[in-house]
Amino acid sequence: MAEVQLLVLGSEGVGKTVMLKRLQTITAQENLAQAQQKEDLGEAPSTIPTIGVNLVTLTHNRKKYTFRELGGAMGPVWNNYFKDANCVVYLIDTAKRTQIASSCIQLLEMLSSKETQDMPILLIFNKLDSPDCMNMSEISALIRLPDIIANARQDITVLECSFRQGTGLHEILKWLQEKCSVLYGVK
Ligand SMILES: Nc1nc2c(ncn2[C@@H]2O[C@H](COP(=O)(O)OP(=O)(O)OP(=O)(O)O)[C@@H](O)[C@H]2O)c(=O)[nH]1
Ligand SMILES: [Mg+2]
Repeated sequence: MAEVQLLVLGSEGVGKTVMLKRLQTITAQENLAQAQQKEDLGEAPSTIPTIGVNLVTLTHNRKKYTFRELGGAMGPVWNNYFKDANCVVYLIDTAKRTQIASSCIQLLEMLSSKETQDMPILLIFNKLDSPDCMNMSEISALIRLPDIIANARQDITVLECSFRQGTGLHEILKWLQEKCSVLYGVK
């Protein structure tokens, strides 16, 4: 395998495209040997809803990662893409309280699929800058996050992010390095 294939899933408008644009910016800076921890990312890049699939390739520490974002509207066909993936990045919007339950059901469906059983999973709670967001202890209790993690076979890493502010991006790169880069040569 020449590169790691990641699926990026989550409901419409959760911030998948913004995350990928932010990651492209910081990895491009790294690869140009500019300030590694440069946090001044400026305004969030503008996006339009993703129709179909958005493919983004990044290089981090000389390893190549291909992210396949499926627009939120493709929820019913996500499972068709599991077989070609090595890892899943799953986003939940903490500012859309009414969507959290359905996002949790889709998460559980993804975790129970036969094809994802051996994949590292990155579970991202985004928009924690939003004045309407639910805080992590509320969400954790609502969806029983500790039970989800304890009962899943997958290795799940949880991150709290705001892609508008640019927080959590270095932790994503760390996860790529620690959990995904080891998949080179495995499949
Ligand atoms: N407040 C806040 N808004 C955000 C954050 N991340 C993304 N957004 C906004 O959410 C909206 C949708 O972002 P996208 O990245 O297009 O969402 P998406 O998940 O790609 O959506 P689809 O492609 O339609 O599935 C945009 O207006 C973003 O600026 C965040 O951390 N905080
Ligand atoms: Mg999108």
